[in-house]
Amino acid sequence: MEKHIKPLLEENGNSQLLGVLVAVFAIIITLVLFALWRKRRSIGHNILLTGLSDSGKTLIYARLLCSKFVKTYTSVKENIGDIAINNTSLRIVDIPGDERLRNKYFDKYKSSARGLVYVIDSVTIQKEIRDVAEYLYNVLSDSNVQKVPILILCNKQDQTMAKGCMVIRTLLEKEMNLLRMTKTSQLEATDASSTNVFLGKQGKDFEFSHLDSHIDFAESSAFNKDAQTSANIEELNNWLHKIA
Ligand SMILES: Nc1nc2c(ncn2[C@@H]2O[C@H](COP(=O)(O)OP(=O)(O)O)[C@@H](O)[C@H]2O)c(=O)[nH]1
Ligand SMILES: [Mg+2]
Repeated sequence: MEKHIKPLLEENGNSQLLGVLVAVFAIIITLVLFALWRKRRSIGHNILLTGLSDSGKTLIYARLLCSKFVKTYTSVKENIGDIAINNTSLRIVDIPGDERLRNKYFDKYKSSARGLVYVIDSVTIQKEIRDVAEYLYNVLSDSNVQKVPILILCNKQDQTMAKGCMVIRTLLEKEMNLLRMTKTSQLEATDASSTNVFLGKQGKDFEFSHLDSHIDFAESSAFNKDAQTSANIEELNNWLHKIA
């Protein structure tokens, strides 16, 4: 009798041990998957607001966050706030436009970007086209944003002198084309092994539609002009819904 029961007990013990091991293994797998899922979620939920100083980034940021007018000041630090869109939490990061600071803050957030909004002052665009195009060129050349959806937001549309976004698109394409020529010739003259990316298609004039990232253009006015004409960031909101 004992002869029969002992192996049975042993077998029982073994299968219990096996059960415990399977359970522990399942828990570990779940924890690892959960950690990966959280990491993935946190990687791509930053929306970067960038562009030259005075284009209206901080006012747009304030509108997105609390829809109230706040007096803005020259930003020296990034502003960060969360909004919920389509049940997804998006973190809006308003990057200072100051030349000495913008690269530092851009570098800090670029790898976790879900989307990028490049804000333009549509009133001064013609005068500042060089600077606007140059900074945009640098942003678009960054390997971290090659696959990130981009919105070029032509702000200050409440002003009568503001250029429309299709005009701005054409102005920018022309200027980016010139910039690319200077950059490529500079590159050839200095360092042929440089890893700088060529924006657009070789042998063709620069066009935003040739880039890997999906680029949209939209208009906004972040300013409440008077009681009748209030701020309008609807196109920005629609774009955020699209990418959230
Ligand atoms: N008329 C008008 N003024 C704006 C608009 N957006 C921003 N501004 C003004 O432009 C100036 C710079 O705005 P700010 O948000 O500080 O720009 P930032 O430097 O890009 O953060 C401020 O005086 C704003 O009130 C807009 O849509 N229309
Ligand atoms: Mg600002």
